[in-house]
Amino acid sequence: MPLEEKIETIYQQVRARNPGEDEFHQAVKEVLESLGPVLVKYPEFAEKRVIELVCEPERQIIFRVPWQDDRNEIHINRGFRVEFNSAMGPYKGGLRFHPSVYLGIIKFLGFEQLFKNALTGMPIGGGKGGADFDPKGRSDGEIMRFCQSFMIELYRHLGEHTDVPAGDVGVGGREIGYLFGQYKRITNRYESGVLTGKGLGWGGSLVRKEATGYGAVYFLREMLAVRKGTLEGKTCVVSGSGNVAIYTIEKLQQLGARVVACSDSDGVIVHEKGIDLALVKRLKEIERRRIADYGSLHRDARYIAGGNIWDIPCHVAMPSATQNELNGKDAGRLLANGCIAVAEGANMPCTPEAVRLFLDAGIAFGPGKAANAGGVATSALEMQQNASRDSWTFEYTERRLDDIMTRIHAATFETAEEFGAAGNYVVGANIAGFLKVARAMVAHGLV
Ligand code: NDP
Ligand code: 2IT
Repeated sequence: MPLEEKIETIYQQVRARNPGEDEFHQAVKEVLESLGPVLVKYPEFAEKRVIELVCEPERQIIFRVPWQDDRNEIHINRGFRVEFNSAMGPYKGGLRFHPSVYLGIIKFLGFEQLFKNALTGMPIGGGKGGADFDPKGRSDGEIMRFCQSFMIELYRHLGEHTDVPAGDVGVGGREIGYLFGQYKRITNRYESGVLTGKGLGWGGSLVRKEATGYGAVYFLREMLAVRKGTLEGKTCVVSGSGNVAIYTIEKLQQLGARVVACSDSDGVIVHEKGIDLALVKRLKEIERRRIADYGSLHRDARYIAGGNIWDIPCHVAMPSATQNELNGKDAGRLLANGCIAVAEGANMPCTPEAVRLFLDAGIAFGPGKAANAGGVATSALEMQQNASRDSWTFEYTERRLDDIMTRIHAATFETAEEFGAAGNYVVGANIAGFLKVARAMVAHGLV
């Protein structure tokens, strides 16, 4: 069978075996489209059916999460953990609490994660989990009870050498605290390395909170350096106002860029003088309010309810909220407005059409797998500190993160060149990540 036909057949099988899971299909398609030249160079991977194997999660866990709210009303949510691939190390990846969560979202995230984790060069496999729970407007007590109910089922699948979750959308330091407390209580073990993103006083790592955003900006800095550019004086737009967005904005500002807009799912803030990050942190990290309130607190900022952040002209766009938040139309507008670089802080935020437009236009495009790998890489640094009962300084940990991102950039850049797609970091990241996982899988035999 000709190669292209073979890959298409594999893709159609994945679709048929995982009906209705659109996001998972999209993530698989994007990777498979890059793998043709790999099968030409390494026919062994086709003979051993490594692509089919890598598309099938090793284990998928779905469980009931019952809990009671503050008025004693009963709620029943659905929890997930997809343990995708352990060829490189224990399953590793975040937990997402958002009402949109279903198996297809967790699978797409787990699939992306396994290649991303391989790219970091750290010994971590790929997994992802979460629940269709909506934390918005919930009290602290409700969040705690939900986390405890979630963990009483999930704990049996976890372990520092087995599966190590962290945060993602809707899961930050507070939730990791409640999850860790419940795990410790059930197992009667102070097993620090079982979760990452922990608080600094009880096994967390400095820089983990900042790592995804900082890392994405380091990746962007490297892409611009190849083109003899810097961030100094560049106008930037960062979607979202959660963990990734906040620390993306922080590092962009530190490197001399001007960030003029951010958002949440209700609307967009435009502040031409530059986003006041201290205010965003207060509203989002402490008071858990909506970004609309930024508009009422800053007279020279503009709030656009239901607005589209990609309408705002910029040199650099960093989608940092959620999947498929930037479509072909948005990409066309960004390009028309003079955008020269896009780095994905979120997982799969650009639709396939948007990615194609960016690549065709020849601008610098950093796919999430590579650009947002700093978060999970620093999770692996946290595991390293836990294993050695050590804690490193901010400066040292940040240097390690910078070094990892610089190496991921170099590896994806060089791999793209080697496989005849110079400048295409999508191809570079997919092939470099796949090769590491595939080689380990072949070495382990048919398991
Ligand atoms: P947070 O929960 O801290 O923030 C998410 C932000 O995105 C919020 O501003 C939220 O707005 C917005 N958002 C989330 N879901 C949607 C949606 N369905 N529609 C519109 N807006 C939405 O999450 P993170 O910052 O941690 O995660 C953001 C992205 O980065 C995700 O794609 C995540 O998978 C990815 N990522 C996260 C890493 C990490 O270490 N945390 C590492 C690598 C990638 P609102 O409050 O209105 O919902
Ligand atoms: O998408 C991601 O890489 C994360 N949410 C972070 C995962 C982790 O284990 O730190």
